[in-house]
Amino acid sequence: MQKTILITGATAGFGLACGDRFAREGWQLIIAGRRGKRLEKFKAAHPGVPIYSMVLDVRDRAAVEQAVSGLPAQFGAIDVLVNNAGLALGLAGAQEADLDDWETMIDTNIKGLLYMTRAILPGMVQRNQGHIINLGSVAGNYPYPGGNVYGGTKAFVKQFSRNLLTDLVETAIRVTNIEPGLSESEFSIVRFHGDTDRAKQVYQGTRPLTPVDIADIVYWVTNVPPHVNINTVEVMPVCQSCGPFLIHREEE
Ligand code: NDP
Ligand code: 8X3
Repeated sequence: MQKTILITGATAGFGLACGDRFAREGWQLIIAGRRGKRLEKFKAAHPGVPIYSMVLDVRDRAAVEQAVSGLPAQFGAIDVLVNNAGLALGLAGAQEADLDDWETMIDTNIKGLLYMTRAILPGMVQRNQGHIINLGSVAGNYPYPGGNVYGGTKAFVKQFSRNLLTDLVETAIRVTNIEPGLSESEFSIVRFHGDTDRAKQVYQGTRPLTPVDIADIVYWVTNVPPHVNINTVEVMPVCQSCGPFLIHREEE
């Protein structure tokens, strides 16, 4: 029987690449995102693949519940949920950052991920089968200037993923947190509110991770033997590493 994967944020970047990969591997897909035209384009580009699309804003709790409870029977038994929808907004210091940006990140990266998880998990538990894959970030592990709330949301994703594993220890359900570093997608364009020049500079002179790299990892973690759980995958491009602690020194 064909396996079913639900991918949030399937209209761009990692989610789109995951959709491509799992379609090629013979899975049936549920793809979600706010940009319906892109979902339709994806469907048109994958003739013969069973795809159910949901125009969905993960921040809308009622819409998430409705979308999941209204899934057609063919797509009802979800084997893998990829909680990928997410974003960073801004890179300003906490003293001047936009509070609306902070709320949007919290509503999407934390609350949206929770709404999706809470809607889908009971079915997985009932079937005693499933895998939840969350998109965390290195930003949840290491601080950087301006990473304030974005990093905070991804630290939440890390700890929530671990806590899910403890709640589900008596089940066969798996939970994985994937924590990428520098990766080129629409991420920085979104972060800088559509400033493509500034977004380009983020990747200038680097060889960043690509959405295909992340899709390969997502596919790999779903395909290890059923008794194996990949808890966390932290992944950076070779050109990236961690920095030293910052120390502010007073002038003598
Ligand atoms: P992109 O901007 O390329 O894609 C983000 C996706 O999230 C889009 O499909 C977008 O769809 C969707 N999305 C955003 N907000 C919502 C919402 N409210 N409801 C539904 N869907 C939403 O970014 P990436 O592919 O790079 O990022 C994917 C995930 O990976 C994010 O969680 C991000 O934080 C994380 N990540 C990214 C890294 C990077 O450097 N690129 C590194 C580490 C982690 P639409 O606009 O159509 O709704
Ligand atoms: C995305 C990676 O370093 O821009 O989560 O926060 S970073």
